[in-house]
Amino acid sequence: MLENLKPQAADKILELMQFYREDPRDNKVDLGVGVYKDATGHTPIMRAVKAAEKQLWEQETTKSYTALSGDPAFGAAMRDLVLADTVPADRVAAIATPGGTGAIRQAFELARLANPDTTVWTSNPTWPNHLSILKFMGLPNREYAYFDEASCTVDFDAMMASLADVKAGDVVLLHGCCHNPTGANLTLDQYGKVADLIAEKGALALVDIAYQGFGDGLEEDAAPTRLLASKLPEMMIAASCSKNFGVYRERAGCLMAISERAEQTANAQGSLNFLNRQNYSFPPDHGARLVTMILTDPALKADWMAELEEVRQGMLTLRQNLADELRQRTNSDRFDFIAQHRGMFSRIGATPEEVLKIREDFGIYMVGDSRMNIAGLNDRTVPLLAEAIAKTCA
Ligand code: PLP
Ligand code: TYF
Repeated sequence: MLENLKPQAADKILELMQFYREDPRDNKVDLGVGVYKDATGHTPIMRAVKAAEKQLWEQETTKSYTALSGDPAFGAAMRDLVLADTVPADRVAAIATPGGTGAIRQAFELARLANPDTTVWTSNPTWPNHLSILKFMGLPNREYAYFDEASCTVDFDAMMASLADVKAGDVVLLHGCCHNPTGANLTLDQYGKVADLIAEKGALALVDIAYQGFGDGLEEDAAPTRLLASKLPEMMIAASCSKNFGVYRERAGCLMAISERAEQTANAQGSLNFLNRQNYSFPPDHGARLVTMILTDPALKADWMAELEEVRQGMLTLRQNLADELRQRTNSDRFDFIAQHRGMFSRIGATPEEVLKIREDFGIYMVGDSRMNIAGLNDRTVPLLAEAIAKTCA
């Protein structure tokens, strides 16, 4: 029977990691996969994570099962981190999931349970895994306009025009901050207008927040999600801890479902627990436990916030330096948007041919849609990239 299996298309981002590894040049630069790297190209374990792990090793007395939802303390800590006191805790159901991807998958499952006819709306472009999971699940998907290729900013009028077609019972997937792959984000005011439209249509918002703390700051990056939650009767939030806690391989994420009334929360929680049970029963605990320890211990939390802020500032400096270098080399403001974009990524509007030429001629690897991981740069490679872009993208 297994001979019937067909080859599956590779994930373009993960495929690029392989091409990079196989390139023998020692001056090669990896701006592919979205993993934070310091100036030496290393992805460090955050100080607070290491400290929490040490504490956990000393204090943990059992590895017995937790609960189908994961440890409720994790759900509460994530609710505080993402929502603060925007909505009463008794309206929020939460489960731990294997990473943010697990949360997204479970959000789609929950939407389908609630409305088998739902259509999920995604930004054009969006994180490719959104689309591949929807396709695999057989859930109808429609795209809303988002990115203006010419200016590398959000085309908000076009976005609102396409969302005019949203129907009651549809899901509208929004990136909470630091849009992947473009780096171009809505203003808070624009998020408010999108929330009003979703409310008017009777649709359900799903916020994917995978980079809280990487854009404008922990609170600032949560502001759009909080605004949506304050305006909408119901909402889902898929939060990832992979990047902002640097616990990628531990698979820590959280799905929250906000019900309109507190009486509905037990039912939403029961459905979320049910979905965990159907898919993997108990979710992974280790990463979620570290996150909970950090968020509930003032000293660990302060150290985590300080390190996250260093990471964020480092990426902002790289953005500004790259924009400055490009201004000088192209004698234009064409690439100024790089300093305005937020998060790990910028899509710079190069053609696939130009992306390939930059890879071949300069050994600089970015994703085929011209998305680059800003954290893959350092002071030495910023001028190299600027030179490559200026020479290749006329
Ligand atoms: N959503 C977006 C937009 C992402 O870029 C990522 C990145 O990996 C995720 C969700 C989920 O990440 P993970 O499953 O590694 O937590
Ligand atoms: O967009 C990225 O690069 C990250 C990491 O299948 C990632 O979100 C990429 C592809 C993938 C899983 C994670």
